[in-house]
Amino acid sequence: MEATSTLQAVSATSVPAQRWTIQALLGLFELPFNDLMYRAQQVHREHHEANAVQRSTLLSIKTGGCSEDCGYCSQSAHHGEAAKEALLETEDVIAAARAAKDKGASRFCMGAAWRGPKDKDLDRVADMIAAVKSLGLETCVTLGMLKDGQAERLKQAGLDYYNHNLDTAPEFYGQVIKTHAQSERFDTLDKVREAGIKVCCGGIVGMGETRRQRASLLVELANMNPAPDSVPINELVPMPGTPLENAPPLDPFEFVRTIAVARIIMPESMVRLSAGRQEMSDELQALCFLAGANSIFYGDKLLTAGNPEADRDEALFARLGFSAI
Ligand code: SAM
Ligand code: DTB
Ligand code: SF4
Repeated sequence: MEATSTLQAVSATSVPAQRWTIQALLGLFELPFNDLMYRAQQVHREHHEANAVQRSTLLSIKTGGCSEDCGYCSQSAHHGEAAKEALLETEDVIAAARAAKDKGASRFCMGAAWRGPKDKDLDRVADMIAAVKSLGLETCVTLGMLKDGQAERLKQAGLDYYNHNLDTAPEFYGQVIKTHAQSERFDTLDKVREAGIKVCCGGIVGMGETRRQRASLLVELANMNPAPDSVPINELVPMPGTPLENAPPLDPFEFVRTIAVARIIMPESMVRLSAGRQEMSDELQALCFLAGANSIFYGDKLLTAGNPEADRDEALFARLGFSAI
């Protein structure tokens, strides 16, 4: 009954006038699977090409040794097993970006294991952004929390997107991360948006959160004004040595439902099927695309974890009749 009344109140094909509530999202989560897929497809087709998927390639430009204690992360100095490395040289980044472009990526995302960048590091990252952009790729970086003026510096360098995730529900955040508060993440997102950089913001599921907490994360994302341009939905990759290495796996259908709800409540956003794809069957990925995911990370590595080989993705796109954006 609850699901029906939610559907009457909220047309799946229109942008809601009201702010989303956890209750409304739970109504969507609880729909019979086919009804949820149908609604997600309706929204998807109204706002996006039905059979086109965008591809971003990731590169870790500064790996390991991070001061933060994020319970999922292999790069935390508190528990992570990823070896600490220095910031890459710009020429190595350019070579990786060129290879990504040759493989068919349209965006190149550079990630750094920092709480936030120092100004001297930012100058070097700015050079990388300018160089990658000059290859004709869209640029994205994820560098942690930004101080005043840093977002403007990145914008000047030609940055298109800044990735900064809320990661989980506000009420669960403190159980996963103790070295910073989620409110600090909102401050950085405001700086990014104000500097005129597109916002890429999502989270991780499968960390032992409840369905209500998954809904709560999605409510926070959808109620941003405006909603993020790009919404990565990561499935936890349980990394050895991290506090979450033994987190119980999420029911795959619950993951698909999470994608579908994200699509319905953020109609115009690109929804990225992000970490965790290597562990997914082609059939499960196809369900995620049906649920409204229209972007992936492309290339055999994420930051430290694996990702499907480009050839496997090419074959999957061919089998599904998808084109690359
Ligand atoms: N240090 C910066 C930060 O935290 O914003 C940028 C890099 S951090 C590794 C980028 C994102 O990767 C995190 O916000 C999180 O969503 C995702 N991530 C990290 N480890 C993960 C894992 N084991 N499984 C899934 N997603 C993960
Ligand atoms: C995002 O939301 N997922 C990417 C990207 N933004 C930076 C990172 C996934 C990391 C997966 C674990 C690893 O490679 O260490
Ligand atoms: Fe550091 Fe980012 Fe990993 Fe947290 S998620 S430990 S901030 S690299």
